[in-house]
Amino acid sequence: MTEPKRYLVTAALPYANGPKHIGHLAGAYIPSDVYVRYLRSQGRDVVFVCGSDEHGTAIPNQALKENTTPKAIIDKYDAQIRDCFFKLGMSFDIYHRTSEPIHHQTSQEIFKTLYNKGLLTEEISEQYFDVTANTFLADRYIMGTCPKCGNPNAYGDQCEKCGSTLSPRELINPRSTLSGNPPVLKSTKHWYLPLQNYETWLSDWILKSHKDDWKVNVYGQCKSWIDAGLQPRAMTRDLDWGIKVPLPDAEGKVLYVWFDAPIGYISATRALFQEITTNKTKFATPQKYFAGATADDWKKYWQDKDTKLLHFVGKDNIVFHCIIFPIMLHATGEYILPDNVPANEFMNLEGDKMSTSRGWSIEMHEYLADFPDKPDVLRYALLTNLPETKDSEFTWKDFQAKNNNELVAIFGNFVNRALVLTQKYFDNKVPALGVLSETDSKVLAELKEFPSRIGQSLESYRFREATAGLMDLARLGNKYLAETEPWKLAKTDMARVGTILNVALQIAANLSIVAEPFLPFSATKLREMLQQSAGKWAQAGNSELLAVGHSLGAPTLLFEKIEDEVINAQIKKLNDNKKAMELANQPAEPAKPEISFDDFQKMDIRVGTILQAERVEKSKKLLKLQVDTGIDTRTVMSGIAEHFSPEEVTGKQVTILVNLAPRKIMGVESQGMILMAADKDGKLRLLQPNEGVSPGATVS
Ligand code: B3M
Ligand code: ZN
Repeated sequence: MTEPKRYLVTAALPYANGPKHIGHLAGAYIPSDVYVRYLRSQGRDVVFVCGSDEHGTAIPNQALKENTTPKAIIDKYDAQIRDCFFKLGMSFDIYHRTSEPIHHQTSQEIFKTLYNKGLLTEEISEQYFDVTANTFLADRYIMGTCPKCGNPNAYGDQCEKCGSTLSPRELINPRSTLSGNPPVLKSTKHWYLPLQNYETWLSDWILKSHKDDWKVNVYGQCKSWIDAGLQPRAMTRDLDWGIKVPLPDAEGKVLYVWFDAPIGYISATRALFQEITTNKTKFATPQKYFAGATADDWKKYWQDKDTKLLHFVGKDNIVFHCIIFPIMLHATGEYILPDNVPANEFMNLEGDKMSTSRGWSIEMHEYLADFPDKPDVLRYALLTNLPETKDSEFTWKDFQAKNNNELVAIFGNFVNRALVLTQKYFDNKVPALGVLSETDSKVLAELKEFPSRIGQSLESYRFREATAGLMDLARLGNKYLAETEPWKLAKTDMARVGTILNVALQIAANLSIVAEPFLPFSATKLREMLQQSAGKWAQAGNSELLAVGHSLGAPTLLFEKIEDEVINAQIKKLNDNKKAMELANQPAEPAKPEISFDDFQKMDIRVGTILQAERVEKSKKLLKLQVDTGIDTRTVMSGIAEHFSPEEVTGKQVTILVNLAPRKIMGVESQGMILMAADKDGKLRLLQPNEGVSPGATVS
């Protein structure tokens, strides 16, 4: 195959509706970053784009949960995700946002192009509507029981339990996430992309042309979609959050999130070239090939046949990137198609599916808070365990083993020995290479093979294999030192020690080049220790990277051992999180039977002030309270001793039912009842007016 002129690499745009976890990193982000760093090291022309997906019902739905606005949600999570990606070494040329005007404009342009070409069909259909909230219920505004697996909390577009793609009408017992009520059906007009018209074209493109170069999991999913027959798909929604449908008769309608989100890749590229041409300094290095770029150059990356377009995504995004978006691109007649969509399967966690909502996940920001100096360890642990062909599993023990047994014991140990011995015997300068032994020649010959072998694995999207190749190179060095034992020869044959260390240092210098895509932070650290300038992939394999006499920097440790306590604390945190989420996700207690207004009016509820509180002998639960009710001061026996100390409640305003018949409790007459809010975990909280009121204030 001839080499493409340039590459455009995209990583799925994460929804800015919550933190993202390490499963997302393993699915799309780390592999794409490794790939792009490799291409750059090869000197290829590549643009790498990503950004936040800020539309769709997922955003306002989360705003509802957090009792805030959609805008506040996207700002919060865009900032969080962006920061984590940066700290994990994701080397996007641009991390954009779909809320940016240029994206709205690009999406509307593409919609208009399709509309003007007569490629969208207009249909009136019945959609679910929430009468209480007076709004249509698209996608995630509707929940119900999954028809495929029985999960009672499936969304209108997808079941997160079994992964099925759904439409709202398929849900059993649908309910609105806005009001909780069952919806009604109401007619509404929408614009559809008739996917079925592209079936022949699509099967020629995927089933014939990409049978051999697309991954089996990706190809298989596409084939089953095509075999099942494609259906028209609505590209608009009745919603007030999103990109306005650019037509006169489309009041209250926005573009479907899966219409605009992939266009986000195009707008990000446009924005990148706008920025490059207006704010050149920011992009001065390392992308030298951007020199002389113009704002229109984004088109080369999207419209020129010599560009290789690659979409890195997780398994649940395959159909959108292989079927729907390519049909959109093809239908406009202006854009190139992806050359490949090297999607991964899912990564499980400690024996169960990863899920933020169930508390069973490792969020990027939490990992970074606990291991701020170890982005590379996570990259490595994920890379060696990517769900490339089938689902894989992350465990904390394996994470520890990968760090301690491979990064520390092989990679770090080798580099450290080579550097420390050179410091000790050769004043920290690269010693001369003498006569080569058979072992030396063999090692150097093997060294030559590594870069192209690792490169081949990367170019065929076999990242696990490539990462294993990197560690094998470190292993080669480590084994070489173990076999030649230069520390034993120091007394007798210093020239030989010099030769061995020269060879070892050349291997270390090679590692700094080859490791860069995988472990960018450690590669930089290693380069600093070797006082070596940034090397390109083409130089790797060379055994004269470091000149004789070249001064090295101070050796420091590349990786540190992770102790059992640290790992056990993480496992405990995970289990605690899950329990907390289980409680939080428990439904509220069902309502009691209806009462009349008269019944309610019989209760006399007041605000009172607790004047005194004391424990009750022989009772764990009771506090004896003196309460100023405004009417009188009275004694109330209250079962709150396990939640509050006497000091904590003294002086507090509370809500009290004052006309409850007095009862003797532990020999004391209790005159009334303090009202409490009982949370799902059983914890009690006082019910207080939001500002102070005089005792005796009525509650109704
Ligand atoms: N935001 C779904 C996801 O985060 C979606 C991807 C868009 S890629 C254009 O899984
Ligand atoms: Zn399901």
